[in-house]
Amino acid sequence: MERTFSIIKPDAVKRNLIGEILQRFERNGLRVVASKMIRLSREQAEGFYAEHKGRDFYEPLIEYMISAPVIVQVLEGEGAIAKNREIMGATDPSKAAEGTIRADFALSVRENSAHGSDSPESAAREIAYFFSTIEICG
Ligand code: DAT
Ligand code: MG
Repeated sequence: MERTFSIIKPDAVKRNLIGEILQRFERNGLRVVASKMIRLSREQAEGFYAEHKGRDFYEPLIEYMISAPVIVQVLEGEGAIAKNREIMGATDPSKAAEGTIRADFALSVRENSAHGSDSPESAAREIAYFFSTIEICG
């Protein structure tokens, strides 16, 4: 079983879409094994997205990520990393496949409703960034 890290982002939490989005994961065989609602600090958001520092979209991305609470969670399942990315769809909702979270809910490239780790290395880093081992109920 593989684990991945997921965020239900501020635009989705603000619009009461937590349940709708969770249903997509559960329906597709991913299990929530850790979850909490938090308001990211600027430092937390900057550290999380450090790989994008210097890009033109970085500052507005940070402002957006701290603008409202988020749900951070660990999802478990067979091929969870790729499956989560598939359920979410492409970063740009106008390019996301029909029926994906981003195609159905995202407001823009920035306000795109969900995050999912893109590799085993980032999944491990991102899970450890927000959760201690005892918070994960495997
Ligand atoms: P993803 O979230 O699909 O892994 P990413 O890692 O390339 O995408 O970028 C992280 C987030 O940064 C993305 O979800 C939204 C924002 N972002 C990326 N490219 C952007 C752009 N060209 N304009 C605005 N926001 C962007
Ligand atoms: Mg990414």
